[in-house]
This record gives sequence, structure tokens and C-alpha cells, in this order.
Amino acid sequence: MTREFNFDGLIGPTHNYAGLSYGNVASTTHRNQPSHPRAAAIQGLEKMKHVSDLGIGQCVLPPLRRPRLEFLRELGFTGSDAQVIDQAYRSRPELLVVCFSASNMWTANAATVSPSADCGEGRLHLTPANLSSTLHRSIEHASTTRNLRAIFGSEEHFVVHDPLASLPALADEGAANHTRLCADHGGAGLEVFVYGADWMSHDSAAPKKFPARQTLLASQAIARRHGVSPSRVLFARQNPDAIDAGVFHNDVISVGNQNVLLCHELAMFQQQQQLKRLKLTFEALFDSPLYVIEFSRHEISLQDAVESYFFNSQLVTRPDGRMSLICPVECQENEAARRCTERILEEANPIDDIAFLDLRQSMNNGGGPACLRLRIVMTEAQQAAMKQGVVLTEELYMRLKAWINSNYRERLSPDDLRDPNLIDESFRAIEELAGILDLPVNALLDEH
Ligand code: SUG
Repeated sequence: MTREFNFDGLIGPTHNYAGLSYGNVASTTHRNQPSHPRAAAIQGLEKMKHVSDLGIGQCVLPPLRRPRLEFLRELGFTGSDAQVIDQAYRSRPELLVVCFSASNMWTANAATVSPSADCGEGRLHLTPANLSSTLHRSIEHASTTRNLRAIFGSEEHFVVHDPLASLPALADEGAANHTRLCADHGGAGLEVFVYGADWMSHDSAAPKKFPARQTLLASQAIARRHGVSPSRVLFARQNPDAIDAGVFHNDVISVGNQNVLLCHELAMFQQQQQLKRLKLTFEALFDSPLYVIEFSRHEISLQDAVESYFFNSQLVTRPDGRMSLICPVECQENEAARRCTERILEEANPIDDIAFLDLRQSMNNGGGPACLRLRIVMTEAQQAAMKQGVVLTEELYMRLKAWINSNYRERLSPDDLRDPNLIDESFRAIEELAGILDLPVNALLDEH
């Protein structure tokens, strides 16, 4: 049976708050606060377990090796690893934190995925995101591509493209700006790409305060290279006011799954026209209605949406065909967001189960439940062709828990990033993880 799998990024041993993402309010608010890598990784793992217990396919993506000292060496810092760290700290501390960032945990930004049913020649297509909008995330794509190729190595079933060139005109943030709607996971879908910048024309709808991270040019290129029929693709623009309120990715303001789209009224530019187009296209393709659950600014302001991350909840279909919504615990604490969850349960729609999970460590960097997962719909043959060690079983869950508890620090303060012992600890953890996930150690350690 064709199934959707959620590939969650394991939160890495150097998880810290460096305030690196301008336009991401949580990231800048928590700058320089101590982090708790062990608790962070356990919170992420418990979310995976929750999804898996719902009967939904759950897999694990390994964290990228950090620190990435090659980055500092490329910028001219020399000597032993400890010397490189020391020099960087003394002259440009903001570069040191870049190479320690565990931002690759947010795998919604790892790649854009088109299941084979959508792609002309019958293989599943993935394009790793270049993440060129932020310095600390622009160093992810080469290693992400390598890991994806290690997992989806069968060229008969999968195509892992090269990322788009790292240029402002082609800035790409992956599945965080891509929603696939469909009648059922096995059939062809409707791929909705949401972009924040239209690089090729005079841009009157650009945000004024914060940067837009996805360009139309990048979204179009991905749809084209994946071979998705133009009749099954829609491009919509993000509302610039939302970006300026801290909605740096579209998945912070809307979430879709199969025939349901949950969104804020200010998610898209000229939203009512866009929704009309979306509903008509969906109905024409699938001969059934699209449930749009739209929330007004009076029900939940943009500020409450960004604070609670209500729209970054994970919306998943259980084996019984009904849907579950997995919200961050902040949605229980924020009154507006809590009322939105109540409205969902009161109305007639496919969602009948809502859970609130504690993901505070990730949330403090602007990463909620949906940021932590990349959805990949696979046929039975594709499920058999991918590396099996990444599938979350009860046994893998137990092993990962033990691995986290024995390898991760309880607490990291900004000064701890100068401790050379942290390098060895993190590398050793990744090496051990390669064995647990049965992935090539040189790929995970990023060695040639
Ligand atoms: O790219 N935060 C990430 C959060 C990504 C959330 N992903 C989705 N919405 N899909 C980002 O802004 C913060 C890192 C720091 O400040 O240390 C960071 O990279």
C-alpha cells in the first residue's frame, strides 16, 4: 500500500540558541539563552513515537555533523581544531555559532518532495533545499543531499536532484513552502508552492521588514525538474504582512493534508481569489470538495499565530482514514489558539483528534511540530527500496533514547561552544548513530 512517511530530523548534540534567523521571532528572542540538547532530542523523539503510535509511517533523518569547522577553515581560520575555534571566537564569534548550529533538525526545510504519482516518469523526486537565505542554514545542503542519497540510493525508484544554485534569485526553503493536496495518498496530487519573492518582476508585494525566503523562480524550477504536470501545480504568493509579522515560512501560517487546508486569512496574498482557484482546481481534479478551515484575524491574530505556532501543527491521516492534529503545547496555553482547536473539533471536517506536545526546545528556535518533519509518500516498492534502518520501530525508539541519554549534554551555554571537547563528543555521537541507523559512517561524518 502507498503510505505517507514522516521523516523527522533527530535534534543534534549541539542544539543551541544563537539568534541566527532574522525574521524568525523565536530565534532572535532566545538569543544566547542556555539550551538543553538532551531534552530537545528526547522531545523530538517522543513526537516521532506519538506519530508512529497513531499508525503512521515514521522515519528518522540523522543530524548533520556539527561543528562544521570546514566552514571556518574556508574563511581563512587555520591551525588545530581548537585553534580554529579560538581564533573565530576572538575575531568573529558570530561565525563560530554558525558552524555549531543544529538547524538541520527542521527537516521540512531539507527538501521538496514529489511522490512518483505526481511525476511523469514514475520515480519519486526530491530536491534538497539550498537554504541560501541564511548563512547558518546555507551550509546544510551538501550534507543533506549526501544523506538523502544514502537513504534513497535506488535510482530505479528515486531521484535526489542537486539543490538549485545558491543564488538570491533561486532561494529555496524546501517543503516548508510546499503543500501537497490529494484525494488519497496513492493517487496523483495537487502541489501548491507558496513563494515570498518574485525576483523577475518589479516587486510591489515584497515584505518591508523581514526577508522573504522562497522565490517563485525556485518553486517553478522544482516543479519543472520533478516533472509535475502543470495542471497539477499552483503557485501562490505569501502575504507580505505575514512575513513582516514573523511568518518566515508558509508552514507557520497554514497546513494542508489530503483534502483539508487549515489556514489563517492572511496566509496568502489576495487570499480569497487564491482559495477560489484552489478549490476549483481541487474539485476539477478529484471530483470531491476541499475542506478549507480558515481562521480570521479576529479569531487569532498574526501575533498569536506566531507565538502559539498553531498553524505549524502536524496534520496527518490515520489508517482509519480520519485525521489527527499534533499541536505544540503552546496552543493549549494561548487562548486564541486553544479556541481554534475547539472550533476544529466542533465543526464537520475529517479532524477528530488533537494532541498537544511539548517541543519547547525546538519551538524556542522557531521550529514547531511541522518544521521537524519531511513528508514522503512512497509506494510499497519504494518503501522496500529505501534504507530500512531509518524506520522508527519500538526497538529503534529505545536505542535512540539510550543513545541520546549517553551522548548528549544536559545543558549548553553560549560559552560551551568554545570547549574543544564538544567537537569530539558530537563526532562520536554521530559515528555511533551511523551504526544504529545502518547508514554509511563516512556519509554521516561527511568524510570523503
Ligand atoms: O530556519 N531556526 C529555523 C527554524 C526553521 C523552522 N522551519 C519551518 N518553519 N519549516 C529557521 O529560521 C534558528 C537558529 C538559531 O537561532 O540558533 C533557526 O535556524
